[in-house]
Amino acid sequence: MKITKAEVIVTSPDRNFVTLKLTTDGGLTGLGDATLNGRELAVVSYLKDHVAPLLLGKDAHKIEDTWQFLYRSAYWRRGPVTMAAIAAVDVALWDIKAKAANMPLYQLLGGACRTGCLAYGHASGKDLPELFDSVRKHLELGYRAIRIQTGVPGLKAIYGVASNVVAAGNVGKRYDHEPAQRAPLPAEEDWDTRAYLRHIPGVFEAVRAEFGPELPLLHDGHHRMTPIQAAKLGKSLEPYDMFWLEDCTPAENQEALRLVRRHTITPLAIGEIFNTVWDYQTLIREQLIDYVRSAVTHTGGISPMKKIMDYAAQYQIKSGIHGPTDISPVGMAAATHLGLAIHNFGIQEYMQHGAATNHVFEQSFTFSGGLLHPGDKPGLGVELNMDEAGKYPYQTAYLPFNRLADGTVHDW
Ligand code: CS2
Ligand code: MG
Repeated sequence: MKITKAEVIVTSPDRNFVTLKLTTDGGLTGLGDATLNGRELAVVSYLKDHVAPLLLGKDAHKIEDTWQFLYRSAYWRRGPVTMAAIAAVDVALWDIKAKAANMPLYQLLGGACRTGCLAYGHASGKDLPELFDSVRKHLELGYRAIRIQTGVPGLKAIYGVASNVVAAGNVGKRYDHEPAQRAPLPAEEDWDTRAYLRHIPGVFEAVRAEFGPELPLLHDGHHRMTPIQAAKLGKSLEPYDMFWLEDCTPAENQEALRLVRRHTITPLAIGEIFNTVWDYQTLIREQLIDYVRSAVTHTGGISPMKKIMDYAAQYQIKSGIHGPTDISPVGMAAATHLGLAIHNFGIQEYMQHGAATNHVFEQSFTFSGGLLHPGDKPGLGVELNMDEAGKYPYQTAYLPFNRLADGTVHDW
């Protein structure tokens, strides 16, 4: 079965998405998500200029060999652009192989280990009343686990709070929580870690008082704290029995998590900005985290993601795959097939795409009773409506960045 066509489709129904579509001589097609929020065009070029020409004529059944060829023949290793491009090829080939086998992809990965994948949604509010309304809305939508993000007194607009978008007057076509803003330049936001650390414990005390002790609650620190600040927050959240504290401190220095681990038993999730197993080596081997956050889309695809999760399983570490709106429905489907098939599944982030996106990407996965299921169509179960996709050309969009009160650039 030979690859005869490799198309890179950029479409922007509600935000920019990059999708690789492979076609074989027998007419089977496969899709792979290559979306890298704010750097989409870099991956488009990597795919168009340096990957697609190398794929033509290759045996579509040779997933591992193709992966190793793309990873090693590039000479330059790792990085989000390279690994998003390789991921798109890997996932598209798995899509094709599962279609050729007339099976949903999770069956090829070993079959289902559970009835569905527990999903979590994003509740947020600039203040407690707005946050509580958002939690109630997500409970009504059927979520059984919820991420909590709020405004911080004294800060104008911070990550993950829907009302920021309205407040910033950028209502537009984007989603409440879509952090990338359609504009020629990145938007500047403000940050104050001490104000944040003073504020957050009270938020979770109030949420527990309002919604009880059982609801799994998650929170995203979004890389903004030093290790000792992360330790302080983890410890202060212990009374509220968190499901996890995410990205509590930048983890390029994996050893930094040793300090955090010494001070708190709050479960830790890290890795949405990682792109290979090497980024996790110490974190997993020393059990410095509890959940692996990578997205299939950013980590080289299903093949390496399963290897990472098999490595993590040796240390009782589970998956918590990244699933914001900047992971396309193709990437979400790949994550859900993998999540259904691995034993050490933890939880799946699921922010839900908008109507325009769901018209471009025709999906078969379902969300019911708080659980995601990829469906039983052969392959990934996602098809790209090329006519719909053509209606939404790329629009420049960037993730915001932070500056502290004194003007210092800070992790966003
Ligand atoms: C966030 C993301 O979903 C999350 O956990 O960290 O919304 C992240 O900000 C975006 O994916 C960045 O593109
Ligand atoms: Mg995050």
